[in-house]
Amino acid sequence: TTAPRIDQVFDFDELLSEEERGWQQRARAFAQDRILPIIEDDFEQKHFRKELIPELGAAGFLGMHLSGYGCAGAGAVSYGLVCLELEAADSGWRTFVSVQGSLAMSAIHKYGSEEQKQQWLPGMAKGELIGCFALTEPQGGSDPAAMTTVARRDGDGWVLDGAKRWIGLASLADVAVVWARVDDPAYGEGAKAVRGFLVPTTTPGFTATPIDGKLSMRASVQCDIELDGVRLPADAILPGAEGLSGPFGCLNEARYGIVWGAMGAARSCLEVALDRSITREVFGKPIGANQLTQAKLADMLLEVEKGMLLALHLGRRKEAGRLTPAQISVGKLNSVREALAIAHEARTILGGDGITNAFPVMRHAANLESVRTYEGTDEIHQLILGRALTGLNAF
Ligand code: TGC
Repeated sequence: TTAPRIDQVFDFDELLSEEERGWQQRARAFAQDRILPIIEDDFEQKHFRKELIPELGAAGFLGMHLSGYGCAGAGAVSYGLVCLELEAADSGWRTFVSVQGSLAMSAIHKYGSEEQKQQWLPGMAKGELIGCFALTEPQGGSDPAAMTTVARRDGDGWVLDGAKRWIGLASLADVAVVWARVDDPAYGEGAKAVRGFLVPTTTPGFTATPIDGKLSMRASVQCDIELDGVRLPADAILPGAEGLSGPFGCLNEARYGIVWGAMGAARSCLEVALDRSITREVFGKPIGANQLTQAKLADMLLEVEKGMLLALHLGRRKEAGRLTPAQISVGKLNSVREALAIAHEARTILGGDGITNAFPVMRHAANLESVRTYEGTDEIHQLILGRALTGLNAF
């Protein structure tokens, strides 16, 4: 393996605690033993291997940054390192852990009642129950304030109507965290606040349909959801979330995981390009002996190491409770942008073979197009940073 050659250049490990290195090694072993042997086939066949989910739970990776309720209570850096190792195998598996842990479990952990937490979190931590997070709607994901899904009072309970799109795992999920506008006099005449609801997916009127034709994230599932007169009891509402800060608080968690995860995909691309540069001969010498190839490898290494240091800095701030949304935007925008550039550059070193599934780079590049768009597009994060810099809102 070429990984040590990359790691040795910078000794990144020295910046980690023993516990953090332990999480990383376990995630790397899981990725190597359980995901890498099957991922090219699964990507080709559009197959999501649901049977691996309890194994992820047993390894402690689901909701691992949360405390209590069977969750591991690990630090933010440990969680980031697990995201990195899973995404080095495939973005789809890091996405699964993000949707389950950073979005669905975080929503329940942050905003749920004690009963809701007891009901869902232990099973979700074990991977016996699957959650999804239904925010984005068919008309677009960038402006959740424009959501049209509504929840209206029905006696003591609620009725939900609307539609959601691009919802990871919805067709496999046991519970959906659905965000909807609530028409309630408490918010003033005509005003509607966004609230979260826990919807068991067996509830009549809830339908999730996998989106077909994806050329990215083919080894994971994203769905359309229809909510057609979905009747829920009064206690289905998340009591602790009111307004868009509720779902945005969960997006912060998922975006943070991407800061690390995308660097895993980037590292994987650099590793195979480096390997190939030493074993492949052209013009009578390894292509890695050419100055142009070395310049490409050096530039890729630069961005991996810078991205890792940024991820670590953000992780330490998160552990100190001082990570701001704008700082997360710096990391999400940079990591995904640079990982995509690295995937494209790695492909050039692999030559024609680089377009085949003998190498993971086209799969990573295709996956990263999704990662670039979900959890805030490049443009959304540029505008968040533009606003932070100028104080002027350009949305
Ligand atoms: P604004 O309307 O002014 O604010 C609404 C409220 O939200 C608060 N807020 C935040 N709170 C915590 N963290 C953040 N990052 C927050 N950003 C905003 C804000 O303080 C306000 O609170 P309050 O109490 O005053 O009501 O909204 P804004 O102008 O701040 O935001 C605009 C913008 C464009 C940044 C925001 O709409 C945004 O981030 N848009 C992108 C949304 C996005 O990432 N969508 C993709 C979601 S991915 C997905 O749904 C799929 S999940 C993965 C899967 O299932 O596979």
